[in-house]
Amino acid sequence: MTNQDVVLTIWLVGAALIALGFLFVVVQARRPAANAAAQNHVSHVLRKWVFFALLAGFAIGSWATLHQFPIPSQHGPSGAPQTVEAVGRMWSWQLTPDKVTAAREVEFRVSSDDVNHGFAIYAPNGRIVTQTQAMPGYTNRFVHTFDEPGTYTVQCLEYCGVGHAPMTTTFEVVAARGQ
Ligand SMILES: [Cu+2]
Repeated sequence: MTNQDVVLTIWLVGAALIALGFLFVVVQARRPAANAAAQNHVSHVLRKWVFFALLAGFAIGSWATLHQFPIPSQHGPSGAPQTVEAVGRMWSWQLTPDKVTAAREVEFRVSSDDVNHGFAIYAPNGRIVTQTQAMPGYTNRFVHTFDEPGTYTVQCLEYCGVGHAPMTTTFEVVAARGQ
């Protein structure tokens, strides 16, 4: 399951819960006023439990989906055996080096010489692999392991002027020796 699928599932479940909430309010509003006090008590208790259930659901869902993201600490060495310096500027990318080995961790250090850019890596099949912001005066780091060798494409995902759309470059992921 890709991150996109996880987010879609969370969104669908969340939307369904909100729709159920609306339905609950509509049904409640149609009820006659008889036994209003008793009903109010029931609906008050129900509302309280629905609120805490939603709160617990979102808290557990957030933890379960976010804690495992491969976000390395921005301080100290990551321990990745390969490092790529990626610098964006209007309107090109500079990757040093532009060749890495598959099946071994790569630490990307991403920054910008001018304005904010979006640093996104696309696999040879056109699917987005990972991305981060390229910001002036700051280095964003992330670690990724490429499973498949091939020619990967970098595309800017943050609109940065007339040269934004063709702001791309490529780099090679080569098979590790013995593979
Ligand atoms: Cu751009």
